[in-house]
Parts: sequence; structure tokens; C-alpha cells
Amino acid sequence: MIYSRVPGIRRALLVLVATLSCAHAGGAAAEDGYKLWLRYAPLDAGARDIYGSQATGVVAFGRSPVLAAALAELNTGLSGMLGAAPVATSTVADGSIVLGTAASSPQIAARAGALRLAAAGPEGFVLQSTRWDGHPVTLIAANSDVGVLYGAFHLLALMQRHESLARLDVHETPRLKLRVLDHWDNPDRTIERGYAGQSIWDFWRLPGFVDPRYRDYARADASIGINGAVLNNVSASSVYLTPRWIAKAAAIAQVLRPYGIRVYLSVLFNSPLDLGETKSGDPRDPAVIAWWHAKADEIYRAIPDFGGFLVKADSEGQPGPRDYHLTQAQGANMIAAALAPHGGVLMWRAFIYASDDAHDRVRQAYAQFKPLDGQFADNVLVQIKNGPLDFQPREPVHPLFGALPRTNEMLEVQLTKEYLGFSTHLVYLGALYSEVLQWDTFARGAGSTVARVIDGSLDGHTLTGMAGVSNVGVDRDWTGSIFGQADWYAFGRLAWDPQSDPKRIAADWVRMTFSTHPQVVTPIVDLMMGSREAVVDYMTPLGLAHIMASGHHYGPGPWIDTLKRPEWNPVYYHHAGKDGIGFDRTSTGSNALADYAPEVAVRLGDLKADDGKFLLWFHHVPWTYRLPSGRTVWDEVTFRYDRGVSTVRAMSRTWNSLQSSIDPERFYETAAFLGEQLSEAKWWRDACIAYFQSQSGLPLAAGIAPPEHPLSWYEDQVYRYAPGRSQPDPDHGVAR
Ligand code: GCV
Repeated sequence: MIYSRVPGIRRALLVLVATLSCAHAGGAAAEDGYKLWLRYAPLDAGARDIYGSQATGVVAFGRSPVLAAALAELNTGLSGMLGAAPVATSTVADGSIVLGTAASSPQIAARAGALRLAAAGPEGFVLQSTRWDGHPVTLIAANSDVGVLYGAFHLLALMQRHESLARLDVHETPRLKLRVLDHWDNPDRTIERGYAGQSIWDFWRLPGFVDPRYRDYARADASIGINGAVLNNVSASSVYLTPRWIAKAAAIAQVLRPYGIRVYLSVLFNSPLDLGETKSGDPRDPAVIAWWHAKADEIYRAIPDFGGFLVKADSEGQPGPRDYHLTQAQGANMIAAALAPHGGVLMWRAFIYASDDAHDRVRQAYAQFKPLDGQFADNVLVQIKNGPLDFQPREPVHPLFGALPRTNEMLEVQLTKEYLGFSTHLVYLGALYSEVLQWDTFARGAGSTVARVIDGSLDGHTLTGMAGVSNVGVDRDWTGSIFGQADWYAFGRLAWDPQSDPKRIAADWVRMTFSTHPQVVTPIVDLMMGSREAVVDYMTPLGLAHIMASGHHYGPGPWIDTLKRPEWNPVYYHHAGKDGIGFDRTSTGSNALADYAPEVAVRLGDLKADDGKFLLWFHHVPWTYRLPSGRTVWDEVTFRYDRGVSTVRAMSRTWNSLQSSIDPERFYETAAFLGEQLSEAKWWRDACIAYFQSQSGLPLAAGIAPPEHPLSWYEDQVYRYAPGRSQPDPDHGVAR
């Protein structure tokens, strides 16, 4: 890791470790992060008294595995927070928590109210203070058991956050139908772009051994409304479709089912051919069609509530309909037809760029999918990454959002921080997701946000969804860092309600994860909210993109120009030279601007818009071009790299000031990671300034320190064993 090369930082860490060993003796009990935001830590006496009188017992109407999960969670949560398990009883008394569906009890239906229950839909819930035979009670009512489960989690969350339960009047309903985590996990338990250890899915020992951890995973997902898990990598192995592996997936499905989570599989487009069971993979071949139908039937026999398939086709070496001179819609519809009789869906990715297409990479998906609007089957969702490139610290939104009004469009974001410093960098992704969701596509005039595209309200779709590439692994803290948990949490909350405020979500997470004390909550939330801009500043300011080292994407590599295809090379993305910097995507260049609605194109075409957020993404400008800040582009680039480092330094200081309020184990991990992030931010800053200066030939403005080393030093850094690389990695060249 880079800090070992920076003696100053290493010294600081040693001092910190020494300080922590002293602090440990009298500090709070150490926590390892396993419990995530479901810690249910004991409440202080005052809160215990209040909540205790509002949770004297639990009365459940109905019986089912899902209701049993809700009761188990209430038991765990209330025991943890109140110090004693609630009484499970059939008699309603003062302070009872009464739960059930409208169908299970007419009294529940009457108290929750027909209108509210109708609005709750199949997965929503009503949580309210009411009276039951004269007793004050808290009611959790829904139309389904899973709605009740979500309501139970909501109630426990309120208590964890020390929010009042008096006069409760909550009614929640998810705005998206599919809220799915995509695990990029491989059969051998490695994870593509995984930075939290191996896969939690122990397929080798399944189905005989079912790791108890699966249930805790399900609890965490359900607590934030996630209702689907794609078990395996989109760059899929066909082994998952063999009978032995279907049985393994079925064993996982059995654990996830009581938590309202459906299992999905990523499938290789030409699976039958790959498995040697047909002579071709051609979607028109009757043998291929029959194979997919039989396979779907077989899966549904093993997993009756199976969700469906996710497909990455014609992308990065994956087979697809293009191999048979067919469109994406023709390929998707063939597989979707096999799922349709079972109610399954097909998530078909739009992440496509061909290995023989010389056009601007960020235009290729739009060019292929736009003409196909209206041609996809009803049970197909086109799954579109947030930006047209690939999960960069900042990208303009993908132009396909809003451009396919007759197609179910679903958003894909990444939780695992492939291009954002892996799990060590503290970058709160709730801010990034929300920026995307609030982006106005102008597809139907002002107010056509991505949130409204994917919740179906813009174009009248009911099959809606959002997918997040999971950051979960077997690390004890699940995500490789405590703060990575916040991204999992924020993803769930925003998939439930894309209009939610990311700052509010961060505050809720901090209250459940660390403390409800404002002196802890406020600084941590501020730190989280500033962290996304920080990474943009110290990695890719002013709309720069994809200048990470090749292959593993760890650390800077803006100089790389030796890979086989142009768009595998960072130099392709920044076009820096003596004359200036940036990718001309206006009408004088690749004209990617034309893929956006006119209002958006005009804004993005304006060199002075948006505080330069997308400037170099769309424009090639002279280094001396003066920005509204008064600085030239060259000075602004260096200023922002500098600012990114300063922000991380401030984040680290803020965190260190909280030492006495955070348990030692989690305090230390974050303190150490922030130290690492600071030295890596500086590495990014110095390497990029050194490289871009070699292109601009311009001096540094007053106050901007020169890089610590010459450019060649940065170019020589080699990280052969950076984690998370795909094996093999055909499109990303050789690791340096
Ligand atoms: C699963 C990027 C990543 C790949 C990933 C691909 C995708 O290219 O680097 O690891 O492959 O996106 O989303 O399919």
C-alpha cells in the first residue's frame, strides 16, 4: 500500500496505534462491524423506560416464515435495546406492538384504514400509534407478510435512532419494484471488483452446508427493503445452470425467502452451447429456444419464486446476439420468453461497447438501443449504468435514461468502489446516487428526472428497478470498511425511495452505526457529504475520467497509452497535449452531446455551466482558457487536485477528533484508512499534476506545491496484486 512509501504517514499511523492501545483500556466495548446498522445497542435508562412502555409485548396475527422472521427480528432488536425479550402473547395490552396483514385480522384492516392499506401496495406498510380495545398500541399493518417485516424493521430503526414512537403515523411504500444487489461473485469464490474478501456464497460447500451468515445478509437487505440478489458475476459462468449448481442456488433462496428476497442468476448468452448441450447458441435455433425453456422450467421447479436472469451480452468478450447478426432486443426476447410463463424477468444490460467499433465508446450503447425502443418484451428491463462510461467518480448521466419511453429502464450503480479507491477510501456514495437520480433528462420537459424514469411515473411503466453492484464479501465487517456499509445502506434506501435525501440517509446510518449524539452525528455526516466531491477533486476533476491505472483501476495512470485498443488507454479519455485538454464531444468532435435532450445538450455544451463538473468530458479546451473562477483551466486543474487532498486531510482530522466517542476497533480502522486515503489522494494529486504538466508545459500557480517526485517515479509504480481483478481480463490489458 502506498503509505508504506511515505514515511511521514507511517509514523503518524504508528503513533495512532500506540495512542489507541492506551485508549482501549477505558474505552467503549470494541465492535467489529459485523452487526452493521442492526446493532441494537442497549439504550440508556431514560430511553429504555420510554420505549419499554411502548413495547411491552408483541401480538402477531397470522403465521408464516416471513412473520416468523419479523418476530425474530423484534425479539433480537428489543432484547438488545431494552435488555429483555418482549413477551409474545395473544392478548393486546397497553404498549403492545400489534402486527399482521389486513387479511389476517379485520381489526388490523379497520385501524390501518382501507385507503392507506391500498396505497401501501404489495410491499408497503402502515406503522401507527392507535388504540385497540382501549389500549394504546403500536400497529404494524400491511397487505403482505413482507410488508409487515419491513414495518418491523422500520420500528426498530426508529428506536435505534431514538426517534419518538408517540403519535406514530408512518406509511411507506417502495417506489421501485426490483431493488436488487448484483454480486459479481465467481464460482471459485473470487469477486470481480470485490474488496471485502471472498464471496459470501460458499458454493463449494452448498447445498450441504448453509452458512448462517446468509441469514444475516438477508436481514441486512430486508432492513432497507432490498428484495433481490443476483448471486453471480455478470461475466457469467454457465456452470450456474447445471443441476448441481441450481440446487446450491436453491439452498440460498430458501434462506433469503423469509426475508422477501428473490434469487436471480446471471447467465451466459450462449449457455447451452457452452455446456455442450446444443450445437449453436443462435437464438433462432429451435434447439436453443427449447433448451432455455426447459432450463427455466427446471429452475422454477427448484426455486418457485426465482426472480429471473441478468445478462451481459456483446460486451467485453461476452457472447451475444451480435454474434448472430441479431439485435439486442431479439437476443433478450428469446431468453425472456422462457421466463415469462413463470413470471420471471430478464435484466438485459446496456453496458455494451464493441471491440471493433471506432466510435466514441460513450455513444455506442445509445446507438444500439435507441432504435430498439418498443421492441423489448414486457418482462425485459434494460439495465443501464448511471453513466455512459463505467462507474467513474463523476460522469454525466447515461443518455439512454428517458430516451426509451416504451422500454422498462432500470438503473445500475456500483457499491463496490472499483474506480474510487476500493474499500479503503471513504467516499459516501449516497451523494453520487442521488446526483444521478435527480438529474433532469428533460425527456418530457423539465422535471423528467432519472428518478421518475426508473420509478415508471414518467412513461407509465410498472416493471421498475434499481440494481447495485454489491460491495459485500466475507470480511468480518462485510464491506471491507465500516463506511462501505453506508453505501449498502444508502443504496437500499434510495432504491426504496429514489427521492430520499442522501444527507438524511447518512444521518440515519450514523445514528444506528455509531451514536445518536449530535456531536458525533453532525461531523460524521458532514464528512460523508463532502467525501464524494473530494474523490472527484483528487482523482478526476473538471470532468476528467478513466485515468486510473489499467486492469485493476487502482491509482493514477493518465499516461498509459500502450494498450491494444484506443479506448482501453487513459490518454483516449483526456486528450491532453500541448494545445489543451479534454475530449471534444460537441459537434466538432464525437457529438455525444446530440444523444441528450436539447435542453441538456445546451447546458452541457456551455463551457461555463455546472461549475465545470463536466467540462473536460465534453470539451477540448486550451490550458489557458479562463473559467468563471477567474483561473485558467491549467490552474483550475491543479487547484482542484490540491483541494481534494485538503478535504481528505480535514476529513481525517474530523475523524480523529471523535476518538473518545467511537469504540476503539471501529475508530482505529477508519482512522488508519483515512491516513491511507490521504497519502493516496496526495499520490493522485502529485502523479496527475506531474503528468499534465508534462503536457501543458506551464508553471504551477503560486501556492501550488510541486509533486514530491518526478513523473517517472509515478509511472514506475507497479501493483501486480491489487485485488478484485477479473480472471482473465481481456479488455483491460496487462496489469502494471
Ligand atoms: C463485470 C467494467 C469493469 C469490469 C466489469 C464491467 C461490467 O469494465 O471493469 O470488471 O465486468 O465493467 O460492468 O460488465
